[in-house]
Amino acid sequence: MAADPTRADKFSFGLWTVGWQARDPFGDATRPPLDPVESVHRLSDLGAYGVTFHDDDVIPFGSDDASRAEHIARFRKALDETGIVVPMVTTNLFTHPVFKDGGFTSNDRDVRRFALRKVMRNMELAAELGAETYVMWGGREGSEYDSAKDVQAALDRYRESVDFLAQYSIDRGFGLRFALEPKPNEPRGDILLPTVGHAIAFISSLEHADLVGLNPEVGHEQMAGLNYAHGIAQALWHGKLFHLDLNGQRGIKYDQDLVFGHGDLTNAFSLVDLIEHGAPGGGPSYTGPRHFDYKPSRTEDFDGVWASAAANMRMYLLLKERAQAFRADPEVQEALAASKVGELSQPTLGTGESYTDFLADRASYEDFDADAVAEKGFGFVRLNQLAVEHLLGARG
Ligand code: ASC
Ligand code: MN
Ligand code: MN
Ligand code: MN
Repeated sequence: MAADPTRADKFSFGLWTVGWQARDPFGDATRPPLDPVESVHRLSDLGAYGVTFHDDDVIPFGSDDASRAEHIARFRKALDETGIVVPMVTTNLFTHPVFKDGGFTSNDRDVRRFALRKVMRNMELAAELGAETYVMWGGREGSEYDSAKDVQAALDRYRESVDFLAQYSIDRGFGLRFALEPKPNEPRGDILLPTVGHAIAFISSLEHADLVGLNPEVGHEQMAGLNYAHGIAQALWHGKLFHLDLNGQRGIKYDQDLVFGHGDLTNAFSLVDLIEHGAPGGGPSYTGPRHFDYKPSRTEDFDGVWASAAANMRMYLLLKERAQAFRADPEVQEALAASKVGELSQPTLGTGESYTDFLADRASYEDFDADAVAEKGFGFVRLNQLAVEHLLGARG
């Protein structure tokens, strides 16, 4: 059975996850507020190595300088007492009503300037706490009504903001890298940069594109009907997987933020396999935090909150163990070879092969027997059955 989590596993949690009071559009909170200091201690006891936060998770919105300093001091003390680190920090540009039309892309210029100041203030704290990644989830950057938002102007403002903040980090020596977090909708009807692909295209237009990558969340891609493991693979391929948000989602519906693995379990298996073992052909891999951005369901009391936090880590470790068994199984290796999974890493053209050489190769066209090749199956179903059997613990 999978071992208990240790710091070496690099599990981290947003303070807003366990701290969620479970307010939803139809009902009041079902849990009282949680002191971030308690969360740090409890998560540490459970085996996490890091916590992450929005500015407002640690310092209530509107705190004056003196109380801000007190909140930070209490939080720092908890970090010192536990050895918990802060790998990532982010800004809340969505809860206060002032952000009802967004932060960086609000139609109201004064709101946009306030949003930038709020981020700059928190970036400084992030750097002081040793964070490496600064996440930007633009949950309110979007619209309900097409006539009410000039999308191209909004993208200009988004770019202006990210470029400005990247320059600020460079000039102040914060050493931060920025990670944009796509989401297709909710809380807005449509959110800008809705998927991994949209965000990658946006990043290529930035002045400091090298400092900006992605923080893809499992459920957010799945809300768009997309394959999260594929999205992660493409983000890695672009060198843009700066961070990730693990959780669970069951199909195209509201953002469920379930425990990791409590949604599409087979995709979670493929994801853990990719993160832990890398691509079969040896593409870029991910070494950053295994960060959970989930919400303990509204039905749970505090015992349920801590049980659900532990469940995220346990699901990851169980899937890691299952993926290791999958990789080690000789029958799987044989099935992978039969399915030619490794052959895809072989370049289609020979080294230095010119158009002339290629056109002269009769085997690739004139003598190629398409009908004969088409007769043979790839055996992908057998391979997937082996994967699912390993996932179920039915083999080795
Ligand atoms: C984040 C992030 C999200 C949102 C959401 C807030 O920072 O990654 O997905 O905020 O968790 O509830
Ligand atoms: Mn989510
Ligand atoms: Mn998230
Ligand atoms: Mn979320």
